[in-house]
Amino acid sequence: MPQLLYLCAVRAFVTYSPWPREVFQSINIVRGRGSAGTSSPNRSAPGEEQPVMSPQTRRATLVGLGALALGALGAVAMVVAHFRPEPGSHSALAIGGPFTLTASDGRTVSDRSFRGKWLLVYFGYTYCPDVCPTTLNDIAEALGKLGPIADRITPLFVTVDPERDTPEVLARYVKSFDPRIVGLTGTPEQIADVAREYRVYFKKHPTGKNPDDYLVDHSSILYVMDPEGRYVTLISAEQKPGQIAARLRQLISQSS
Ligand SMILES: [Cu+2]
Repeated sequence: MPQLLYLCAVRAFVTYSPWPREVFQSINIVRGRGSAGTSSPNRSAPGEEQPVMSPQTRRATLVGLGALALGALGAVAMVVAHFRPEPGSHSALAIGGPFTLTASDGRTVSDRSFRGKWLLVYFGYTYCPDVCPTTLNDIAEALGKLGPIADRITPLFVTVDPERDTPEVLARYVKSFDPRIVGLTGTPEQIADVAREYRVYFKKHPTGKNPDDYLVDHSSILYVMDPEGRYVTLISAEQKPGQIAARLRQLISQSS
């Protein structure tokens, strides 16, 4: 059980973190080995039954484990401090960048097509069973709460499933939430490029025998870009519509 909780925590951390996927590669390797069920000396978690040992050995083991845990924490802190993107900074690790994609109305668009508007960028796919519809619904509600300020915002829904999400499929889908949401698709390469720029993780995983039987795991984060196309901040997709609206209103009023 503790191991399962740990995996969930790691998964949530990786999913909602703005830092590059590469940072977590070591964690994922651990995760893969753990879930494969192979035995390794590091597997037994605290609380699990341990072979009987003398008090001295036990104390030494505890001290050793404590030191290891401290070391690991230090390493994580260093990595995090190094990779945390400074808001408004334009380092090589900044979020976002140029893209060319196809909008749900069939037009070819680029990041420049949206200059002058605040962008609320979300990556997902129309076959998503739960997270995407919930988030798009929240975005639609947030726009409603913003009233006229919503005119200054363009929500973008970028598919991570370009094979099934054609412009037509996307158009029907986004319209069902709010006609102001713009669906974006492209070639698998174009999607991979834009996902990399936004540090979005996505991975197909099969659910059946047919080629169409698959789901796509993906990060679920709202990215706010300013009217010049610069990354401003992230909003957790877990936020309620009222919180999303309040954050956007605050950001927009601060800037003008
Ligand atoms: Cu989804």
